[in-house]
Amino acid sequence: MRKETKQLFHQYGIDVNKALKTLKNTPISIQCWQLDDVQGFENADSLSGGIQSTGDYPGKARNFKEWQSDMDVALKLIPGTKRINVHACYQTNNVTDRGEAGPEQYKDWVKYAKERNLGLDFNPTIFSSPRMNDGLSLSSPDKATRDYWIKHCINSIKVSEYFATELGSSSLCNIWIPDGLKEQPADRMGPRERLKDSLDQILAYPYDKKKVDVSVESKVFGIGIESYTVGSNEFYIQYAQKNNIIYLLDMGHFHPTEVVADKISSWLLFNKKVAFHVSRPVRWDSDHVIKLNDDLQEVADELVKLDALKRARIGLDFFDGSINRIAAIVIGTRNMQKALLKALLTPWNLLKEAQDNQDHTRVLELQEEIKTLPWQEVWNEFLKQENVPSEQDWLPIVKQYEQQIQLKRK
Ligand code: RNT
Ligand code: ZN
Repeated sequence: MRKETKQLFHQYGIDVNKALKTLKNTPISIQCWQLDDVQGFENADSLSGGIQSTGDYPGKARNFKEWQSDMDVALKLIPGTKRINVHACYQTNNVTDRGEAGPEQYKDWVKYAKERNLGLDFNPTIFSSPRMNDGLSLSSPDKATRDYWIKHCINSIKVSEYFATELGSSSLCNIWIPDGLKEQPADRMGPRERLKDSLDQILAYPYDKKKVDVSVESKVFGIGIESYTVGSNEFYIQYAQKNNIIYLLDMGHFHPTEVVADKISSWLLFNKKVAFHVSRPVRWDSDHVIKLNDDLQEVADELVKLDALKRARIGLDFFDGSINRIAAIVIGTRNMQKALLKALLTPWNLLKEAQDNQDHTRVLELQEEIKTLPWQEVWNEFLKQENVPSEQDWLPIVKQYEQQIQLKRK
């Protein structure tokens, strides 16, 4: 990196080396489910439960062995600190009914993570299952259904505890359920009362709070449940706050014109931690690969200006089956990091000062001025320091692997 570049940022009060260090130490949790279109290793039927993966690009990973091979390619092309976000339907050892699966079923994940110095997060898989009752789980009127999924969630917390213990790195256990109704409900309260009661039973399990963070993920609607989502934004905000657990914002789970970044300060003003599924909705919750766009930038900006990177768990949630899936991971994860870097290279003090002085002209001008600063040079420096290929050089590596390995999978 040129000396002048550092000096230029310094004139704005920005320490480039500090920014690089912070970026390096900010973990990004990469979703295991991008590599196989949320299929999992249980030989389940097709994906169901209000989420959908589209595209049939050849070469997706069909088992853990192929998954590891593909992820290893991605990991080598991504700088910084990485975690893997595991879904319960990705059992690796003695695959059993999901309701029974516990730490034993995820031993090879720990082995994989240990060998590569990765942290692991976890999610109960409450979809694509015959145990869903008319699309309902924790809010079902059927007690046996609720009990099954309560047990699965408690077991999932146990898996997170196991991951944290084995890897010495605390683990997020995130609960998302697809429960809802296609048509206008006759009763909105009942399902929410049952969901609350189920969550209460799950949280009654005395997990080690130092090892595990539990989060709840809200949603506005899903395919087939267009009229009513039990676990709405309002439901989970209240629930998470009251029970001192984490609220998880998935960027695809709001009305298309809502600004997800705007929600962060309100939540963090009253709560210690926040979690994300960074995603890109296109007209709906489509889980497109994240681009370096304004929505992403604003989320990164909020976390940096609030000095909240240590209070946030950044996980990615996209699954695109229409392009090379390894490339999807590399593009998305690098974009998350680019957004963070740009945020780290922004003079928030100057901007805040101008706003407080009610100098709105200066705010607007400075917001646009900083867009012309050479952050790309700092990004290239980061790639160099992390010993990963440049922007121009990584895709040919994926293409070569695609030719040699992925396209041979028939
Ligand atoms: C679905 C939620 C959920 C899933 C993953 C696979 O709308 O976003 O987080 O995408 O659990
Ligand atoms: Zn999500």
